[in-house]
Amino acid sequence: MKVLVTGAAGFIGSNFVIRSRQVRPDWQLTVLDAMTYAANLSSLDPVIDDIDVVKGSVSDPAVVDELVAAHDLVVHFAADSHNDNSLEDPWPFIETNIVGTYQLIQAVRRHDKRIHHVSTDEVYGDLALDDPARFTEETPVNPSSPYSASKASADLLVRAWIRSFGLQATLSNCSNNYGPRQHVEKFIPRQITGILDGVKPKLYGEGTNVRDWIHVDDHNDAVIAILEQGRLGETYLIGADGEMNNRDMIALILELMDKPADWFDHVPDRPGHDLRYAIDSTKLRRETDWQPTHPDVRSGLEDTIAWYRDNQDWWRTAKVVAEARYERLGR
Ligand code: NAD
Ligand code: TDX
Repeated sequence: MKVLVTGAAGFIGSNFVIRSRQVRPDWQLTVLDAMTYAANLSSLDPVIDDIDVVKGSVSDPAVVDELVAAHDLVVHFAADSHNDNSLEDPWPFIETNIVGTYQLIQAVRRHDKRIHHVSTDEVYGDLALDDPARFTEETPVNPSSPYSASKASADLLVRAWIRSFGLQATLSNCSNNYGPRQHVEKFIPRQITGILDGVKPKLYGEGTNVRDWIHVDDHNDAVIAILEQGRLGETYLIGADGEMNNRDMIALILELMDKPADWFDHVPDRPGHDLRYAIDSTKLRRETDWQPTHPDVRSGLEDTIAWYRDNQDWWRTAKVVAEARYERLGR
């Protein structure tokens, strides 16, 4: 099977390609990535001789048409992905996440191929801290930020193309990922790399916001399970019961890195900051044989800390740029 993977020089896509080479060595993989600030081509070093890499944008119809025509399946990770950046400049989020997805589904439809659209739990908005409910596939979309609104828009396009044009597609909405090769602008790598440099973690507001953490390999195994066992036209929520508030996450990172529990700074909160995400993944577990293999966030985090300690060349340049941006935002 010939698989086109968009956005695979980024965090989740690069881990998907590495994982796929291990568990599905017969797949022929092509990466399409615009190589934005969020990309790091060296993430693909372990598999670079076994894959094709094309530099180009998902919002470029000519590039997309030619590549889609030459493959059986598209796994669509490409996105502008950071909420804080979307609050500063929403346009790249509209162009890549909405227009890019439109170009892909038009090409998939034209050439009668299949696509899996990778999305986020953020499209559902947020939950109260004391709400016993979790997000399900039936939860109405209610996004808060330009990033999550652009992802919700893309999801709705894919769903409409399924219904109106019979697009061969599946969708997944996953909770917060952690693991190796995540950009240092994101919460967990920002704190780990800061501590390695002797800088205190930065907690937005009071830090009571809850995220539902899942290891990136568990996310990608779920995507593979949906590709092979999911039903066309369906949406699947992916989560591994990893709810934790940001304050507790910082405390755990500090403990694992031998720092005192109070060694962090409060910084101004993110505007519109979603309070809590929580995923009910019953449908995925009922319809496929997927199970998380890294259910213990503590041990997953230990491995992640070791990865950032051992791969400083991978993140040092991006760290300088990301922290200059945070300094401008006062965070
Ligand atoms: P990332 O920012 O690390 O990587 C995104 C990649 O997409 C980068 O390599 C970038 O160069 C590429 N890209 C950006 N614009 C492009 C364009 N126009 N054309 C082609 N490539 C382009 O993001 P990530 O965290 O790996 O997220 C991947 C996907 O998973 C996104 O769709 C995101 O919404 C979704 N998701 C992420 C999380 C999470 O916790 N990180 C959770 C759920 C879903
Ligand atoms: O320095 C920080 N301090 C802090 O307290 C940063 C960078 C973040 N935070 C908080 C904000 C969030 O409550 O930590 C939490 C996680 O922040 P991010 O890593 O920016 O993730 P989030 O906004 O939850 O979105 C992530 O998960 C869903 C990904 O970036 C999205 O791409 C994905 O869709």
